[in-house]
Amino acid sequence: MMIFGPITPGQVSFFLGVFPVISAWIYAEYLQYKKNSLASKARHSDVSLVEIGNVAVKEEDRAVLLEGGGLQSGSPKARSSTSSVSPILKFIMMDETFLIENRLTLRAISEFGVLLAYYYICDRTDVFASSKKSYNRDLFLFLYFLLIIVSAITSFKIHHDKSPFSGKSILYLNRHQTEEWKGWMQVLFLMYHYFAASEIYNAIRIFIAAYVWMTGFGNFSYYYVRKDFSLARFAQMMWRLNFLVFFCCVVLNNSYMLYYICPMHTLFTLMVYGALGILNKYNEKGSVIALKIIACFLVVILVWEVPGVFELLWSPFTFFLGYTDPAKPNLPLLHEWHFRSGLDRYIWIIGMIYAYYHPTVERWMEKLEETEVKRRVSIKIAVAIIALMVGFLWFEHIYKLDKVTYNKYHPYTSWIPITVYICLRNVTQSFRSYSLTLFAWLGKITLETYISQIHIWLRSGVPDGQPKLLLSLIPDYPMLNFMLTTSIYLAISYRLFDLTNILKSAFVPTKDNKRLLHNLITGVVVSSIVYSLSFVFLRIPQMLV
Ligand SMILES: *[C@@H]1O[C@H](CO)[C@@H](O)[C@H](O)[C@H]1NC(C)=O
Ligand SMILES: CC(=O)N[C@H]1CO[C@H](CO)[C@@H](O)[C@@H]1O
Repeated sequence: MMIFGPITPGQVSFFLGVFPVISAWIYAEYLQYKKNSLASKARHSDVSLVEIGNVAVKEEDRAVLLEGGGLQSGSPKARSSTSSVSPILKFIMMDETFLIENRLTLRAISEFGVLLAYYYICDRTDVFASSKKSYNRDLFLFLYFLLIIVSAITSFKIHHDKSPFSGKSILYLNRHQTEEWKGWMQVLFLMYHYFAASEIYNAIRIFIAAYVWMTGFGNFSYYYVRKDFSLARFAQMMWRLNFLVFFCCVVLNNSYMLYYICPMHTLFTLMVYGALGILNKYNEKGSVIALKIIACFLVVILVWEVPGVFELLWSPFTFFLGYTDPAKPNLPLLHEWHFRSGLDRYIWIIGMIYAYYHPTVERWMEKLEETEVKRRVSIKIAVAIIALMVGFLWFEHIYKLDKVTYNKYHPYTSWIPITVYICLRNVTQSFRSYSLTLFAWLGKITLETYISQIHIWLRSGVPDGQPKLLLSLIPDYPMLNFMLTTSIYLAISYRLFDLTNILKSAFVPTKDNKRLLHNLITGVVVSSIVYSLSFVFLRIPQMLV
């Protein structure tokens, strides 16, 4: 096996952290097995009792998970239990009841470690081959439409949810719809990378803008309605957005900016959180919200439109926002961050505005739905025609521009196609209630599919490299290979989505700030120790030579 590039301290620390956890997990499984077999022997292998016992064990497992039975581990945080001995000590001393109690968390960490090792093997070693990308418009569209047809046949669903504002009719822009929307876009986005379909570059820009729009929309609605600005909620949000990407950076020795979607969403989520969180007592007043939104625009104009301010503001953060593409080593470190964050600088504010007017529009729609048929139909047709016209004009005059010119206009025009889509998607009552659950399912795991694609579907080969190649498990059979890598890739992405949530509930308690802080500190301490140890380990081969 050949490894591309030297081993880094980060990688050694990850190994040092995960290895003991995997051993502890195997030991915990063994303890559990012993306990079960003892229990069943005691019952003289009474079948029905054994079954009851097993069910009880499962319930126990679940309870441990729910109540957040976290612990130790290499880098993640530990939980402070009610007893005087800290969990990290119990872990080191291999306390048997502790191991059994936290078996499922140990299992989740082990699985996570193994999946990341798979990332490494696929991307940075020559165990599997790689192949070149090739684009064929016919094949590209064939695959996309095939997926639409399949999901229409197998997963078409009509929802009967009630609106939270009025209890009537179906929500416009309900959760199914936004998730399905993400799915539509994500599939094209991923296929764009897989087949290097550079001719749809501008469309991809729109999709990313739409995700950022949803960040503004979803987070505004959430914080405006729930008013939950707690530390725990904040930590959970950060965990969800950055847990996987953090470990990918460590294990694959990449910059955070390689996965630019993550810093970008983190930034805009923080902006929405800040906008609503500051002086949140006054959020009920329309004028305060208006002022806040104007303030958001002013901040964005100041930072992104006034020359020099961007560099001044972000240069202290270059250590984690800087990025150099090995293929283009001459660009400034902050160039990528400027470019990516600049493209969608306004659209999250638009999302906030739409979220603010959401209840009003919803009421207005309900009223419209109650008016007589002729009026209703003519209004709907008018709306549809206007939307189509605007969409067409945008397509002719903006979308068709070449990539570089288009990017200049993008920040100011991306709201047009987004608005057109929202109007059309919701033009009739029944249309709004349909969704394709297959796409909604894909929409749920967008973050994981986004991160995983670079390593286990495509291939970057070197630290910080853009994924220019394809992973090839079945050389010389491109379509079969596509099928196999895609299945593995989607399955792993889905598992990572689950694991992120399982570990989140284990390490980020909902209502216990003291424990949260304790976990954070333990996490930092453990990672520093492991990180220092890794330097010692890296020296050993040199000393032997
Ligand atoms: C806030 O935005 C982030 C980033 O897009 C998203 O993952 C998260 O689900 C949003 N939160 C809510 C409550 O919609
Ligand atoms: C813009 C638009 O056409 N919206 C429609 C969304 O669906 C409702 C149904 O309740 C219609 O009344 C609206 O006209």
